[in-house]
Amino acid sequence: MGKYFQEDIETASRETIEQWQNDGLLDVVKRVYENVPFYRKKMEAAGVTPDDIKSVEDLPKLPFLTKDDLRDAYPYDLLAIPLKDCVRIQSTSGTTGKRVVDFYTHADIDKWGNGCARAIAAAGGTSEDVCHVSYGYGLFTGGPGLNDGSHKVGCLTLPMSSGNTDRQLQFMMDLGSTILCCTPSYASYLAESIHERGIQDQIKLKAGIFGAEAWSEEMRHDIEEKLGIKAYDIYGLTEIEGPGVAFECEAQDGMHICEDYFLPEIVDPDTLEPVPDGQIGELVFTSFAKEAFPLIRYRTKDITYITREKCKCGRTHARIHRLMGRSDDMLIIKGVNVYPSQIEEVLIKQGMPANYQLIVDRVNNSDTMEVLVDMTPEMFSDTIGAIEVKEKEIVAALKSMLGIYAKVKLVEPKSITRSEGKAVRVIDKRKI
Ligand code: DLL
Repeated sequence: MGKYFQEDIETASRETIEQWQNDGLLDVVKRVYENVPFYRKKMEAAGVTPDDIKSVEDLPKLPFLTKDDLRDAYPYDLLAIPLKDCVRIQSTSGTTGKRVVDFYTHADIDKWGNGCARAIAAAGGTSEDVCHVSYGYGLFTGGPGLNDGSHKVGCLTLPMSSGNTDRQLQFMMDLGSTILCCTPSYASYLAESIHERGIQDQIKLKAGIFGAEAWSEEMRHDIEEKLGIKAYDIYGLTEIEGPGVAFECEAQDGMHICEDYFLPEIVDPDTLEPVPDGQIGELVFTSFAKEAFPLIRYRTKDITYITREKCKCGRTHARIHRLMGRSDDMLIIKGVNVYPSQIEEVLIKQGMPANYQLIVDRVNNSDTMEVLVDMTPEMFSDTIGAIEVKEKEIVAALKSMLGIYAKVKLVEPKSITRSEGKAVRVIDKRKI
């Protein structure tokens, strides 16, 4: 299972995991109540004190925390330890409003590295591997997180960061990269560039660790086929830590949450009541093992479901299913809920490249949706008639998946900007 498989932790019994989480919850509630006035006020407003929390069963008594709370508390008001004991800051990639920051002690960084190392090991990584990290480095957590994980596993680490595709491919060939870490949209772009240059035989990749944005099962198959690798999903968010909060194993059947650090819940996003395992809802985390910036019942807005059944790989930590997207990414078009990942699924099934853009507008009081898709170079040389036929096929497939009409336009290859990080798929003119 790879050198960094932490067997005693990752295959612990459910009773042991529950014990860690009970102890962790009691400890963190006490810590924040005593040290973080922001939390104490929130708990007092909810009429709850640490004495009311005796086990994980009491979790619903605690108030939720939202991104707005984090913005209100920016930058220092949620710190649970003196600033002098923190050694690192990371921040969200958000482009609007106040940024959200996360603080780390040495121990927090060590645990974060463990999560990423587990992810690399679960993808088959060992000290024999060359781990090519093309997530951005800097305030974004992707690069630093996978970098630490790669060191822990003992891989030769290539801190490429994002962008400069020519240089990425040159290093990939020269150094024989075997594991690629980047967003799925950038992996797709790299795969396309490798094919265009005809350099497939010089690429030694065997696995990819892709996350930071929603992607479909169809996109996974497409990347796996084009790069000749196994593609693994990895999940995380800055507020909780960064990548490695949850990761896929060889079974590729959901992402194992590092339950020795995080306590997950799934709640109904409308009623905020917990829902049973297997039911779709919003993912909520309590990061009880964090020293500097522990969060209690943080609403991620990410939509998924959870299973606690033992996985085929032997790991016992709960799994979250591939994310459908964020509740705030969900578009309501003509009253229908649409996730961009559903459009992606249809396009790939129709043999189209995964590079697309949705333009949503309101004309004469009615919502409209237009899907722009890059053509493949082969299609570009087709007759106009053949392109129109393909557009009609995609319109029909979207209608059958979503139940609404979307205009479809195939555009010249590469006219839609390729993403080197998180792809921007939606332009919602109703909000402009
Ligand atoms: O995206 C951390 C990360 C880096 C995860 C590298 C995986 C790999 P943020 O920029 O704070 O952090 O964005 C977090 O991205 O709430 C999800 O909505 C989305 N996201 C992250 N991973 C996945 C995934 C990083 N595997 C937000 N599938 C999260 C779908 C994902 N969405």
